[in-house]
Amino acid sequence: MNKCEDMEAVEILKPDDILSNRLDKLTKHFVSRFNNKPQFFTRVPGRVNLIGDHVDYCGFPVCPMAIEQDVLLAVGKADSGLHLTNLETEKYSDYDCDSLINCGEVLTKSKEPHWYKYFICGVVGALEEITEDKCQGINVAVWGNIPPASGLSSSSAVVSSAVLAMTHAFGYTMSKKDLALLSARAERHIGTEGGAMDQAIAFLAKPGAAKLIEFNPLRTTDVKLPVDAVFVIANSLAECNKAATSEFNTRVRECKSAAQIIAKEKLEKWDAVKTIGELQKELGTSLPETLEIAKKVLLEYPTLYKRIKHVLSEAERVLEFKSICQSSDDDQLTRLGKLMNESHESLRDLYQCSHKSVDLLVEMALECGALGARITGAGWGGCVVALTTKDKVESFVNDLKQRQRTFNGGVRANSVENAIFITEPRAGAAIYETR
Ligand code: ADP
Ligand code: NG1
Ligand code: MG
Repeated sequence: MNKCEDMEAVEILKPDDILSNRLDKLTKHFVSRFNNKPQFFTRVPGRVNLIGDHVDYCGFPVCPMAIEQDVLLAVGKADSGLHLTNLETEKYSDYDCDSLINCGEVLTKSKEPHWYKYFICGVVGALEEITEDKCQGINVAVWGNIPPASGLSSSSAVVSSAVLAMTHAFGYTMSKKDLALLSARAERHIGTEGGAMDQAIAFLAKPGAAKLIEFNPLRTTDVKLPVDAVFVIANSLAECNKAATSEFNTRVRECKSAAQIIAKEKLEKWDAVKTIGELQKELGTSLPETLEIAKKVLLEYPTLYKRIKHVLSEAERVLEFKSICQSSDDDQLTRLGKLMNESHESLRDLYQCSHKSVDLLVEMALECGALGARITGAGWGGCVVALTTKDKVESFVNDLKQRQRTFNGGVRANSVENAIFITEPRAGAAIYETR
């Protein structure tokens, strides 16, 4: 377990050449908007969840890894207020608020999840830690290349960046673990009642290994992926903003209801039980035993039974995924692929959070020879993660691109070109010095 590493502060680094090119472009944008130079940069990655979706907010472990795509910020102190600009000016318009302390008011004024509200969630979160008199103003230029609203956690990269920028700008050093927990709480201000997977991997990722992330308390363990395994992300190009629809929170509440109905039937102290994880702990049962109990108690609640069946079976798959990675069996990759397929079927049929374009992409990935493929992230659109091997990956990617071009006839050719890419475990968040 990486207890010590999780308590470290975010590293302050010098950018390498590739990053320097992007930071120069962002600096130019910052200077053109604010007429002075940024004082530091932050980089927060997106993530791909290899297995374990819709279980973090139920208290069960997940297995994601950070990806190459990220959100970069150029940050400078201002005399007062919050001043935001985004490099993609046509998509994300500038935002100004005179008072940093009061900018959170916009979160309750309307329900619409405008892009700058994700940043403001992070500001409000950071203000839980920063004393008011230390807090003047901040200028920020944002540039992200994580496909938005596609299950690769672009939202948490924005929120977590804001928390990191605020704390660093005002001289607060927090552990990666505390930054992750603070960012997870902060993101709930957007309206989604998620878990802490996205923010945890954003801060705690290390290159070279995926992570098993456990909650309450938050802790991470490296999951070394088999040397021959290659994970490919394929974007269905169907976007779904989770804060703009009610589906995500409906699922969170269904899980809570399922846990409470069972607790009421089986436990004396039932009203303390808020999650399926807490229910299992109080019952003192294994995952399959908990499912057996759920089957009997939830006879009159078929939808709630489907949801809890997904959660408990997905929680088992996460643990099995980790133990297969730790084994050296010959059929390691076949078994990992099978778990990924089962996960997709469960999310599609029991949790009902897939999308027809995503299901088609999973089918196409399997036809192109993937050992397994599943929807990743919250769903209702977004990306698929597929497992293949080093010797097959080139032809797999070419074949899948060809099929996507044929079936997604309506989408622009360049979107399809960028929609399928190889991924490997990358580093977590960092702060970069200006030169
Ligand atoms: P995801 O699955 O990517 O986390 P969400 O639905 O949770 O998707 O959040 C997507 C929202 O995050 C976008 O609609 C946008 O408001 C915000 N966002 C993502 N990327 C950027 C970016 N580069 N710049 C500004 N806002 C962004
Ligand atoms: P995405 O799809 O990245 O917004 C959401 C939640 C996660 C987790 C997954 C499903 C937030 C910030 N993110 O991720 O906590 O529940 O769905 O596994 O709520
Ligand atoms: Mg999100």
